[in-house]
Amino acid sequence: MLKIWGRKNSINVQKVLWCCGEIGLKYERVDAGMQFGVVNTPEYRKLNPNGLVPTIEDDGFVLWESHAIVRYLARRHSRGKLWPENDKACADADRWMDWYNTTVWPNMRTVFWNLVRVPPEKRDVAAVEEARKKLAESFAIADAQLAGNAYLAGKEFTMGDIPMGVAAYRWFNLPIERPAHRNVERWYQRICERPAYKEHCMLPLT
Ligand SMILES: N[C@@H](CCC(=O)N[C@@H](CS)C(=O)NCC(=O)O)C(=O)O
Repeated sequence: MLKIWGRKNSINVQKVLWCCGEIGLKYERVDAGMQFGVVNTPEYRKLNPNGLVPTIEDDGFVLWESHAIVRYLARRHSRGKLWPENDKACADADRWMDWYNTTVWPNMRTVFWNLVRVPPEKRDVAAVEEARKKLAESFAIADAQLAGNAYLAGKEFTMGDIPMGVAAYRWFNLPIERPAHRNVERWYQRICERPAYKEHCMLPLT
């Protein structure tokens, strides 16, 4: 059976658990990271030399990097759904995943860490404000894409929605100012109706 290492409150683990939920894939999950430790043991470092979560093991095949894992599971188990069959549609979904990593996550990380994990007196308020503004610009880009599409890569939900989906939960639930992005809001409402998203991603931010 597929094995997943990673704590449930990790944004990167949530992508993988949500993906498994969408596919209906059974797995065994081992708590790892932060208070659970595990990630610095020699055994874990052999699997994932970064000492980060998530990591998966599937029939002896070990993989880390949440987006590589989502792509692997989608390609293996969800062709024509999470993994679009059409090459161009698939590249489109892939593009939104890469864009999230290069453009959205660095700013989301600054906002999330400061507001959730750093005590108020130690927060870098200026960095949060700068990152929040850049995040608003990123959500405006997603908003334009979603003006004519129900989902980021077209009419159907795909793997391309997963990274922005987990980011959107933080965007809409952190105590920050948010410009109105009506198309993103409608897309987020649709995402919130998905049972696997509810189960794995709509959790307290810790
Ligand atoms: N690029 C990696 C980043 C992995 C990562 O930074 N994971 C964080 C949790 S979101 C982690 O392991 N932090 C240390 C810990 O939990 O102990 C991925 O997407 O999988």
